[in-house]
Amino acid sequence: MTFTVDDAPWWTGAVVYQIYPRSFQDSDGDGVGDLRGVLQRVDHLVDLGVDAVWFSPVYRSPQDDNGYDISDYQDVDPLFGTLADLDEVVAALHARGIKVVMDLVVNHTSDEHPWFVESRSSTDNPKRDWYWWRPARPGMAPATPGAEPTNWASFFSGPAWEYDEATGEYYLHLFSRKQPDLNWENPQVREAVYAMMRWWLDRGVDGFRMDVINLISKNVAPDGSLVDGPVTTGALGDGSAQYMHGPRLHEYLQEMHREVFDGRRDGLLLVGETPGATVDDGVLFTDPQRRELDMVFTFEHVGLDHGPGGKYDPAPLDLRDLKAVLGRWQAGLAERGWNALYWDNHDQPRIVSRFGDDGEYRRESATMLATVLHLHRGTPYVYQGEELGMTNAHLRSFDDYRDIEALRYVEEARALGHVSDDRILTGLAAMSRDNARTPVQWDASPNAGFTTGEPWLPVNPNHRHVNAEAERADPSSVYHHYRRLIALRHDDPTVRLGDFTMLLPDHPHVYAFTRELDGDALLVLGNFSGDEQQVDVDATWDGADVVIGNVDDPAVPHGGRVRLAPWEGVVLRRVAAAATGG
Ligand code: TEU
Repeated sequence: MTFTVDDAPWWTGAVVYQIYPRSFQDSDGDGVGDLRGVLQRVDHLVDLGVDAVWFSPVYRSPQDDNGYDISDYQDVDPLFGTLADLDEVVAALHARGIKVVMDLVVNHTSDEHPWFVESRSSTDNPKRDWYWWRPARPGMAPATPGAEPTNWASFFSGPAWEYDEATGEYYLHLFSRKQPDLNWENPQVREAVYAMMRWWLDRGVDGFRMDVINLISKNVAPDGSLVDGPVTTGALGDGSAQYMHGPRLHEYLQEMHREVFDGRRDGLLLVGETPGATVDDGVLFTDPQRRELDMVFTFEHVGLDHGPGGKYDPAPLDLRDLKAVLGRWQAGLAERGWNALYWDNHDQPRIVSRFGDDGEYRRESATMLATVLHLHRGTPYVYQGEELGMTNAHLRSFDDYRDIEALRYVEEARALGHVSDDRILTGLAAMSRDNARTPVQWDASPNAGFTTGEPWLPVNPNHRHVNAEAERADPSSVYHHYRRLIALRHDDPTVRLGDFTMLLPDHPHVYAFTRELDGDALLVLGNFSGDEQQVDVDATWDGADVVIGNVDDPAVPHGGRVRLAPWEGVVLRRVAAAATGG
């Protein structure tokens, strides 16, 4: 076992809350959330009981990708406020015992960052090699289709290379053309990043969520050449084998650890976003002996409902696949490493609409999903609004969307003409990131208490009944269920550190597992369907104590059998043998 009750780091018993500042709380009526808005809602975070807040980017940015395109790492964008406002937010949260985790976006910068402005100014500029510049593919006229140095597709559709007329070369951008990739092969780049990170730690922040951190090492040959990936769409290919988990990735993370965190390690939280990471990668990243990261966000479970046409071709979830994936991560990191647990974030559609039922059973399915996730072994993350059971926005027209990933996908899909507009809209409504980015619903007033102005993205019309005020007033609400789950993780060592064992892996509708620590045992059951489900469990669970449930009369096993109500989630504690005269 990696950690014991005596030596387990603070974050093994913590719950982290993610704030997407654009959509959290607006304080100046411009329709965009900001830092002074966060100050208005500190009590909400304290009442919820969270231990840390991860802020999506608030740095200076042209907002091409809503802040994940940074033009100044050491300043706050006026849209969100000032550095002084951020200092005040950090001080206010610290005063209430809540840590602050900043978003670290260093795989790429904005193309308006001075580093890139210099780099693109001329081929012999000292910062030219701070980014990935390459000539057109040999034998191809620059700026013609297929002349890109490699056939890699961008995450945001289209080629991952942009031709720069002025200097006659292409630069690499795995995301938008306004997000050029930094060249981490260059030690000056790494030192500049480490200095910026030390600056933020000196300013009092408690850690970093590291954006696509497993993409920073590219598979470049000694002569500087990069190779194509297998062809996918038209002339484009999947270059991920050339830039995911590259040859020097772990070397860089260990160097970062030495240069930035050594000597100030305690009390920090380091979480990596690692699309494409396997369980084995997870162990390499999070094994404490390796001094890299504390935990990583896997993407394996949030790709299970992607159809053959990709993310925007949604397919029904097979619960057995979900259990297989999460079970593998639980088992794989049981001895070494630690899991980050999440359903929602600013890149994923709302889980209650995705894996639950956001209509008749919104409360039941939202609380069941929360119970199942929070009782896994790892650190749970709660995305703003998830604690209120907020749902997808069910947007209807192309004009409703703001997210660059969605807009670029629509452009490409329509150009290719393989999918009808209706199919595209259906895919977007189910999977677009904008579903997660509608303003937080604080009350039933016109703009849900988010802004006195025009919200940058429309408020979900269901805010009239789905909102924090209504949730706080209803003891059986999603909000109060999250408060209870968070308190349970704080108070219960078995929830925090108990061994995980998956049960009923082949059951199509019931998610079941146990957690055990020093003879204390918990059984967790979640019904992922709108029908009653009856399952067999070990007879030692007969008459078990209900620790937490989401229906009036929680299910308790009798005769080795238990009946779960639609979308029921329940946690049971086995009564010690002595008590049962066993
Ligand atoms: O996301 C990286 C990432 O993998 C996502 O783009 C993902 O592929 C997609 O959204 C899932 O559908 C990070 C940030 O979380 C995201 O908001 C940024 O757009 C991206 O990096 C670039 O910084």
